[in-house]
Amino acid sequence: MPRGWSLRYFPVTSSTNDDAKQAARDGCPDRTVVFADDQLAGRGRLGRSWTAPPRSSLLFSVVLRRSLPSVLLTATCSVAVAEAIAATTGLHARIKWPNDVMVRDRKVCGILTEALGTGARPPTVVGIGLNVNLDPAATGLPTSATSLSTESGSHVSRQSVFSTLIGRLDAYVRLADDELAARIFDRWAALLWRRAQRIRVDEAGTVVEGVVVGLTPSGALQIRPADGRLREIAVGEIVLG
Ligand code: BT5
Repeated sequence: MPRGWSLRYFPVTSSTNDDAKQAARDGCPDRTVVFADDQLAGRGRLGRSWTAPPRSSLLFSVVLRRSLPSVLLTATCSVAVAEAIAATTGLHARIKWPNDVMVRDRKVCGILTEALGTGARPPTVVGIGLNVNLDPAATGLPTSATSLSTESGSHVSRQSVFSTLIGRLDAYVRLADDELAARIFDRWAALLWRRAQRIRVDEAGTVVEGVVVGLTPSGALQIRPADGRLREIAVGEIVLG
């Protein structure tokens, strides 16, 4: 790990996000990483679950203590994931707003952010599940899932993706708040999945259709529906297909 980082490794655990939240409550330092080879109760967002065969993937959570909005810390991680995928495999990874990482039209990585408490530097736990060497069809994952080995056609070193990814994260979190925010918004916007293409977004049960334009400074998605008026979506989910 780079200087200033620490790693807690478990061959198997229930959820690295739960372990990292406990570590944060117990006062662990900024840049503590909890990594597991297997999770028995991996969590997605909104009560969904995250599954991966043992030792197939990167399953880890990062505790960050910054006075920055959690949306920015999440984006820092999705940008670092997309960049690490490109650097280690040459695949074009894109960020499906708000923060799934996609290769072509399938999800290779999901991120679950949980902010704990308030104060000057409250801990935020960002959990990353990145499919490295797995066959989604043989594993019972949805058809929307993919992995680095599936997309690249060969085995990918988890070690090399992990160290590249932590290296990218380290470079970003070393930046001062303003510079970090500016850099990440630029990279996030540049890496947006389906930029300039038509998408459908589920916004609290209503589906809105439009062309992806970019991001607002607070991280909302800007789309242009057929009526031509720019629309900002703060909370929603892009509908696949
Ligand atoms: C996410 O949720 O995408 C966030 C996933 C975060 C997982 C990491 S692993 C390390 C850390 N510890 C945890 O306990 N969690 C974090 P969401 O957008 O809700 O996606 C969940 C949905 O994706 C599920 O309902 C499945 O349909 C699908 N899914 C489950 N496992 C998958 C996988 N390995 N690859 C792709 N899709 C998957």
